[in-house]
Amino acid sequence: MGAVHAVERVRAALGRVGVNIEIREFAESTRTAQEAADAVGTSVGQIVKSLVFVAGGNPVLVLVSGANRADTGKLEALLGAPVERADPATVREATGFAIGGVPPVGHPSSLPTLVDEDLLQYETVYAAAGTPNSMFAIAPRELVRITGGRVVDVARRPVSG
Ligand code: 5CA
Repeated sequence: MGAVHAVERVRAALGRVGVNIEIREFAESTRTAQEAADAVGTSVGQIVKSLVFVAGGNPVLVLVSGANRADTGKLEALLGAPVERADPATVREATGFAIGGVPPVGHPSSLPTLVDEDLLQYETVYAAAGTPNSMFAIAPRELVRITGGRVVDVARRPVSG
């Protein structure tokens, strides 16, 4: 499956939920959150990482601020099952996209989705659009709406004191 096709699948999925926004394609890599932030010209916190975990055998999508790491213990408490990070083949199977370009929508079937509450502090956040050099901008509330996501505390917090 080519890169153009991947971006077009995301564009179509966004259109189906009434989001007709511009997908930006970059000459440089947006494979990691930091690279994406540099390309877009935003803070890493405003980048949406679309991470796949497997909870009790079922794939779950966790949309995490680029500034944060997902806390597996919190995910287990929220989902009520043992949680592990999906391997690359499972990511591809569950989402239809390869790691580095996984978008929050446009998957073969919709995944249960959790959204890092830290994303909601921003006016605009930026998510991958299917390839490791494409991104789109969206208001975090819209992201929650189009994914049917549940806004939760998923970030691993540094131990204080
Ligand atoms: N395009 C960027 C910014 S949106 C992006 O996709 N970032 S990401 O964080 O959503 O995707 C990279 C993530 O894939 C990493 O944070 C990591 O959680 C996951 N990942 C990278 N390599 C592996 C691997 N070998 N196995 C499982 N997960 C991996």
